[in-house]
Amino acid sequence: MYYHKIDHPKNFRVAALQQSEFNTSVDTFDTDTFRITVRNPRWSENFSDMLGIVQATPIETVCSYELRFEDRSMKIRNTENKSTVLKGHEDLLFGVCKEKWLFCFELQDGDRFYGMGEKNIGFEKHAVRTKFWNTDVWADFAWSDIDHGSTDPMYASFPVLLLKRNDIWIGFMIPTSSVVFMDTGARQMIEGAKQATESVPFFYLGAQSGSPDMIISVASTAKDIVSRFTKLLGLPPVPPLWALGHHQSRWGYATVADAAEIDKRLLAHGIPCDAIWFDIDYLQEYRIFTRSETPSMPQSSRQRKLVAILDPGIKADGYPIDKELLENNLACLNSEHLPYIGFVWPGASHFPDFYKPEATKWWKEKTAELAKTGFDAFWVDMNDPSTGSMELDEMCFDDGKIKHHDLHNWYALGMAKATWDGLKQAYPDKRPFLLSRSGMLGSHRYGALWTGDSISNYHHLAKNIEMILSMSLSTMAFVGSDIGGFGSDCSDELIVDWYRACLMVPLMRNHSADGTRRQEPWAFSTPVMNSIKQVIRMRYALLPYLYSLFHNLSTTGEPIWRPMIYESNDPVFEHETGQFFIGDALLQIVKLKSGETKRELVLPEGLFLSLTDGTQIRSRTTIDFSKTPIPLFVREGSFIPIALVEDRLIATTADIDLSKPIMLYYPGSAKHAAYTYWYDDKDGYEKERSINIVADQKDNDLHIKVSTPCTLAIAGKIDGNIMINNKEVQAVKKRLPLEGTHLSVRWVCL
Ligand code: NBV
Repeated sequence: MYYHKIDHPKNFRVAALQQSEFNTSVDTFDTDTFRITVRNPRWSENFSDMLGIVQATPIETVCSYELRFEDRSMKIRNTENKSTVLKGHEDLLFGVCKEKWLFCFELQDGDRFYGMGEKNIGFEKHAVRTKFWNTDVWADFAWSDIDHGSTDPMYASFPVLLLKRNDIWIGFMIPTSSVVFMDTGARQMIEGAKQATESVPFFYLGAQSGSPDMIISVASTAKDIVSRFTKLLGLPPVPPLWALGHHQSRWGYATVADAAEIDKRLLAHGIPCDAIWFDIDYLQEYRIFTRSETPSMPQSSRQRKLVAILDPGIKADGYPIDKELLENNLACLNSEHLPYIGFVWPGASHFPDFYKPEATKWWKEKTAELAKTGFDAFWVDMNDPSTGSMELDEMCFDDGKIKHHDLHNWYALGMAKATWDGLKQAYPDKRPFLLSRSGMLGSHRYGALWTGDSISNYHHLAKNIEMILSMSLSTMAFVGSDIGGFGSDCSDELIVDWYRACLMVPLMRNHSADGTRRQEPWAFSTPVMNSIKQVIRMRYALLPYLYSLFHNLSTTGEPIWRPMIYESNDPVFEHETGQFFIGDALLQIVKLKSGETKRELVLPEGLFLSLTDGTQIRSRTTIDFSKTPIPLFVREGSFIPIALVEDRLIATTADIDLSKPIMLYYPGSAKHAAYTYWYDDKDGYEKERSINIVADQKDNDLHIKVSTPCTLAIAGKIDGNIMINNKEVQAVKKRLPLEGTHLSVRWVCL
């Protein structure tokens, strides 16, 4: 198998799904969400059933759309006006070729495509051809492609495709661990050909094995589809607050002394940071579940969390861990029933078979033991899985019974789950946090993913933003990139721009490769460090808002970062990634090119307030990055809970009081607004708490009802009185205490 080539639909035999041979069923889930499954002896397994990928159960529900098979094709149409929104290809709706299968649909002019998770092929994805095969990018691509950011596929597989057809959105999701392919009408030609045939009027998607299983959902916004798909796969847990703080990592940090040095520098420079990360250097000769030093840092003497890396490759030299793995028959075997060997950091390595419950239990216990030596969380790497120059085919699962390709994309999720369970065992009262490089549908239930080994250049910064936005549309919302870029040397300009762009990124971690220019904030000049510090302190002030968004994600499936097309169908936003929403209240525009000084901000409907200087804008405005280095805007009718960070030394999130936020309210021209701020004890399993707040504009007066007393900061113009819980209050004018902003507000302490 070539990991980036896909099949042509004409290589498939046309099969009529209605034939009894194909035992096809259509179930409904959430509103207007249909799942087509096909059972036939050709396929022995349904991978979703086998691995629990889809977690929801079908329901009877009233839908506005219906899915009908007609002759050899299929239609989705509006039940009321009978208009057809999706039509299967007339001659080839469904095709089979040995174990492979695909669905093919008619394409229409103006169709736009989104999602596809971690992909390097642009944000809007019409006319692309791609495969979903978890890949260790640096191991499998040429440096020129890596440097330019044109590698596909990458580390993680999220086969979610969102089609925007004028004002209708149609979502497709293939819940499988198998290799998926998609073609959104790419040109039919070989690379480099000067004269290509016309583009084809169809798009198709399918998988290489496993019984056919596809979910289709129709809605009027991308927002609805993303929520429905996330709920189908299971809602994600809320991470502990510390996981949303700023984190400092580097390939090279190895010892407690290294961590203590970083801790000292952070304190000296007043830079908040919640975690310090250890890369492979903390291991004894890269041997998993060993440490090169004892004793470890006592838990009580440190404020910051320590996170350590774990790779799946276990040195195949018979050291005690390797011995246990083999003696208990927990390793992946090849088709000759011998333990499979691939190359990872320790050289020739064995791999735990996470499909076997005994292996998962073993890994969980080892992880828990290691955690108790002083690690709060883990970072799982090389789990694509990466085997260096060794062919993957022979890495089989379940004692050699399951072929590699069927579970390749699942391997990382199996590892993440076992590690997650290890953390739960070690710290039963804490909520686990885990970061994984690879993943697939369902990975969002086990912590965060990062975009892997990026390069310190502007091209990668822009690509990483696109990827994070695409992953957010593909059920994986808890994502981040290595701030500053991983490979190559980061410039002064780039480090600041990367931090600024990632002010509110779900995972904020500065990480870089061994041998590159040091990338800690203090490795740059003082003005550069101060600009970075400003971003980090601003993030800590905005953490109540971000944390509440994670609570919301855990009940609605709504992502944190939201591209402009998430709620708006305005064609002006179809390719837009340089500005995006964080939740639905904050809009950020980011500088993505070296030397870029100005860019036009285009707004959706309504008034927006600049947090920088309090100007209120509608429609379009030019942003001057030299005057507004962090351009952030609040949507009218929004509340933003803010922590008081200004004039205080904040070392970690422990210094933030979530229960007493400053509630910024910007009414704009909104007559009514309501918001629920969710928070909790920052970690653990105590019940979550909330502050409910409602605002109404009556005549000229502003009436606010709030469930718990808190400080209110009202921005914008109010002509009449301010009534809080039916009592008139006197507000004082003051500057909003949020670094980097000069916003005058009416301040009311309740
Ligand atoms: O463990 C070393 C690196 C790590 O720093 C990086 O974040 C991972 O994506 N790791 C990959 C292995 C080697 C990369 C060349």
